[in-house]
Amino acid sequence: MSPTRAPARERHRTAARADHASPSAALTREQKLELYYYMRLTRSLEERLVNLYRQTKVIGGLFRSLGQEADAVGAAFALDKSRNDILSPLIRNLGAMLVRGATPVEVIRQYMAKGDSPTKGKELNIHFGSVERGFIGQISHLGDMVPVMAGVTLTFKMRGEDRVGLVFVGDGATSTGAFHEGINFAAVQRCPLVVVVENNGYAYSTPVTKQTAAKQFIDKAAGYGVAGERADGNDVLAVYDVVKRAVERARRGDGVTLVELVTYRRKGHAEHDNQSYVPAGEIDRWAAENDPLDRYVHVLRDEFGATDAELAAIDQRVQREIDGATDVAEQSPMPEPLEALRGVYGDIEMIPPVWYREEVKSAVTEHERAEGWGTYNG
Ligand SMILES: Cc1ncc(C[n+]2csc(CCOP(=O)(O)OP(=O)(O)O)c2C)c(N)n1
Ligand SMILES: [Mg+2]
Repeated sequence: MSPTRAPARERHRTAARADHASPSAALTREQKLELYYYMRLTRSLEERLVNLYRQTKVIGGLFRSLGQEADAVGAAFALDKSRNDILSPLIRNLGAMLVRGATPVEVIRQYMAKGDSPTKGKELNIHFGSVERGFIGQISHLGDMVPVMAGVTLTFKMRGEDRVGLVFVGDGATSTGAFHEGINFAAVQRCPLVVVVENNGYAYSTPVTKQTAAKQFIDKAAGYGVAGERADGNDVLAVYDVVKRAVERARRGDGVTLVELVTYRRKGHAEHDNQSYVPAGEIDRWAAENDPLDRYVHVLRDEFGATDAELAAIDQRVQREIDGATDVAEQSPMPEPLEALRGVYGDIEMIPPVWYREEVKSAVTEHERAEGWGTYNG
C-alpha cells in the first residue's frame, strides 16, 4: 500500500503560497534561484556518482536522494550561516551538505575513497563532517544523531550562544530508543533543536504503515511536549517555511519542534536494492506527479518569472562544476596504508611502525615453539 499518496500539485502550491507572511515570501529572487541550483546540483551529482558506480569506481554503496532533494535543500537553507547554526545530515541529505558548503569534488573523492578525500579513505559516501561549515559527521546507527544534537544544542544554550541545531532522521529512525531518549531530553532541556523526520515512505523495505501505528509522525510531538508541524517535503518553499518557523521558535527560546516532511524515496535503500517490495506503479506515479525539481521549475517560471535561459544557465553551471570535479577526483591518489592510523583517536606523534616481525629475525630464522611441542628445528 502506498504510505502517502502523491499530493495534487495544485493544492500544495496554493497552500505554500497562500500566506504572504510566510518566511519564503521574504526570499530574494537570487535566493529562489539558488534553491533551484542546489536541488539541481544534488540530483546531477548523484547521477554522476551512479555513472562512476557502474564503472566500479565507487567503493561501497551508493545512496540516492532522488525525489527528496527539496527537503534536504529547503531545510538547510532555513538555517543561518552567519550565526553558525549547525545541522547533522544523513545519507539522503547530500543537498543539505551542499547548501552548507560541501563541494562536489569532496563528495566524489569520498565516494571513491581517495587519499585526499575528507576522511582519507577511512569512511565512504557522505559520511564526513565540517564543523567550520556547520555540518557534522553522521553516525550510521539510526536515531543516534538525535541525542548527539541534543547535546550540541545544549552547549549552545549553556554558553548563551545564539545558535540553532537541526537533525535529520528518517521514518525508520523514529522507532529507535535513541530517537526517543534524544528528543525527550532536548524537549525537557528546551534545547534550540529542530528535529526533521523525513517521511519518505520506507525504511529499507519496511513501509511506514508497518513502522508505526501513529497516523502521522507529528502526532508523536504531543507525547514529548514539543511543537509539531508537517509539510509537503517535495515543495521546497513549503519546506523552507516550516523549517524556518521551527528555527525561529528555537532561537527565541521556545525549544524543540518536530517537523515531518512528507516525501518519497524513488530509489532503493541503496543502488543494489531492486525495490521488489514496492507496489507496481507507485514510483512512476511519484515521478510523474510529484517531482520536486519539476514542481519548482513551474513555480519559478509561473510565479517568479524565471526564464528558460536563466534556468538553462544554472543547469550548465552545474554540469560544468560536476565535470570539473570528476576530472580532479579521478586524478586523486588512493590513500597510503599508514593513513589508516591517522586521525582516528587523535594525532599523536607516531614512530615508524615495525611491520610484522621485521626487527625480530630470530623468530623467523629459528623455531619459536616450546620444546615440548617437538617440532622440527632444522
Ligand atoms: C540501529 C540501526 N538499525 C539498523 C540499521 C540498518 N539501516 C541503515 S539505514 C536503514 C533504514 C533507514 O530508514 P529510514 O530511517 O526511514 O531512513 P531512509 O533510508 O528512508 O532515509 C536501516 C534499517 C542501522 N543503521 N541502525
Ligand atoms: Mg525512510
